[in-house]
Amino acid sequence: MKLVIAVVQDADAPALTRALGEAGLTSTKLASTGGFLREGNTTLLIGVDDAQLEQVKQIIRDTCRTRTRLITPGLPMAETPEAMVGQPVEVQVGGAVVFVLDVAEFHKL
Ligand code: 2BA
Repeated sequence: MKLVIAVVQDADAPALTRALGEAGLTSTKLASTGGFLREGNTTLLIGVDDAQLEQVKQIIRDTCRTRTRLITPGLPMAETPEAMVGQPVEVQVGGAVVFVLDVAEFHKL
């Protein structure tokens, strides 16, 4: 069994959870905050049999989009290094950051 941890943009989370549900996959949705942008994102925990892993990754690919964000350091990042202040920075966010962990045990107690 695998645990898939997927960090996705809030805008993509509804479509992703819907698609996972339609595929009969269970997920847990956590509200999270990115350390760089300091903005809300969504982290999904998805426990799956090994055989379902590729299906999960494909659903994530199909539902999560890459977006470009132009940020002005200092707004809203409070702790931006002074050297960066005033220089707009373009960052690409997503589609999804995915971690796959082996699950030692799975219980519903
Ligand atoms: P954030 O940390 O808010 O990062 C948002 C986007 O900013 C990142 O998109 C990346 O393109 C850019 N970025 C991050 N750190 C940077 C830096 N030091 N310099 C320049 N640009 C930087 P993604 O890579 O798609 O990541 C989206 C979100 O996934 C991240 O939000 C974070 O919440 C999570 N994430 C990404 N890598 C992670 C990791 N290794 N461990 C844990 N969470 C991670």
